Amino acid sequence: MTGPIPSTNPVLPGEDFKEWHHALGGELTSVPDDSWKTVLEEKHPDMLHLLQFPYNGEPPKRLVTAKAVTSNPLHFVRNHGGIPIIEEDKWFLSLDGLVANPRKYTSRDIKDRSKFPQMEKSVTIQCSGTRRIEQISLYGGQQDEIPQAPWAEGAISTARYRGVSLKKIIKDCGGLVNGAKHLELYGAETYIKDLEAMNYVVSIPWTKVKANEVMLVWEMNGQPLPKIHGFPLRVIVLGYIGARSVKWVYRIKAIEQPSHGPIQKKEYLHFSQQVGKHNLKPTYGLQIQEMPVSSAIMSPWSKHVIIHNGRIHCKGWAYSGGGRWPERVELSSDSGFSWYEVPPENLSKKGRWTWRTWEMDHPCDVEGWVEIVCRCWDNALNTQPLTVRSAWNWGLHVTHSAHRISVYSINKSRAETQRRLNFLEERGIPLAPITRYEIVQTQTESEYDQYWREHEPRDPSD
Ligand SMILES: Nc1nc2c(c(=O)[nH]1)N[C@H]1C(S)=C(S)[C@@H](COP(=O)(O)O)O[C@H]1N2
Ligand SMILES: [Mo]
Repeated sequence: MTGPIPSTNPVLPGEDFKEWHHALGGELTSVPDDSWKTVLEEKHPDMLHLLQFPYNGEPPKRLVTAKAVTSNPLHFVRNHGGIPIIEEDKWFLSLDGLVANPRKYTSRDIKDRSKFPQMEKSVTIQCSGTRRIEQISLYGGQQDEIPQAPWAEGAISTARYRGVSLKKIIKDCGGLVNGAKHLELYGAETYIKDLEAMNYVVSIPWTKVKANEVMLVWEMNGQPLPKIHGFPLRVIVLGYIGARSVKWVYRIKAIEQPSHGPIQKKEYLHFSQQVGKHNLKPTYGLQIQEMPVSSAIMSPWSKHVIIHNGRIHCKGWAYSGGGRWPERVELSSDSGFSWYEVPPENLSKKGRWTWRTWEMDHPCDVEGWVEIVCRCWDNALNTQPLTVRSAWNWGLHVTHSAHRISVYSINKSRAETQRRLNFLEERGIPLAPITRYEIVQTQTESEYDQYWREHEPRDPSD
């Protein structure tokens, strides 16, 4: 946590998780190897593999916002365990708990249009760990965040899903009974937490289901759901953090209270700042559901040297949870004092459940290091805190402060700068590294003398 992030890919191997699976034995022995095999089969070769097992990966920066809809091989992946290999015709979904008529459904039942109307939606999934690396690199949190992956800006992706509304299935079971208010969702893989093995289990409130904002999906961007994204069926909770969108779902149980499973109860909690890890009682934490408005600059990158004509071309994304959407994106090149609006026509189409990608030629007159900052205003005029620290929290979730990058600006609309660039180019001298010492002659001796003849001396004479 306090050392540098390794530059390997996979960044972290996840040996402890592999060993726990090996130690449990039986079918679980081969899960870490199967998981990596599936990654190599289903994901883009350029994915940034943050954690090999459980697999966590995000697309490289240049590809995150290359398209407003992410292709399946480039969609980020956040796993807490292995990737269950499920045979669709042996699989079924159980609905039980506080429903009038508990039932089991095959995948054919769920896809039967005569039983359940189908819906298609474009949805952005954002992990609440997105941009965590900014919190880690400034102030590492509890050490056990290490296996939770040092996400950069790519733990957010957008896809078009086909499925059915969970509300219709609940109705088919005769509705909820005896004070049921939440639906507990069970994922099929083995998840190990504090040396206990269990399933991935979280819950969502019935009000969200009732609003038709929870889908059970089997198709992603017109393709069958990839194994790594939850084949044969996953939950998609519109506008909530990714953690609630359970993959490989095989059981849905109606319950009275939010799930007591450790992922609901002990993880994805937002704690106030000034309590140590040993004071973090789960009941002190807010269970994270809707993500606040956020944004990120995907191009250029921090530490890039940019030769430009007084405008730096910037690209990125903006997103707001809970059915809100980005209305305005702004950039600043003076650390956040003055802001320029991204022209509205340079934002991708708005949707209630999707991010907007954007690009802009951002005015930048000065040369040398500049800090470019990006922030978004959503349709409810929520905007982002300006510093990482102001929103820092235990668990390092929800990094939604204005995104800052430092770049080295070379403005060739300045005549001397252009002349120097020409000089270097004519002689085949590379500009990089900018830290190389270089003799620069900007005035002749006589120009210098001339100046002092015409101006007051450095020190007053009386
Ligand atoms: N069964 C199961 N479902 C899961 C997870 C998991 O580990 N197991 N991870 C969750 C988290 S934290 C996120 S951010 C999303 C990521 O979805 P993706 O891997 O399809 O991008 O899946 C969610 N659903
Ligand atoms: Mo997540």
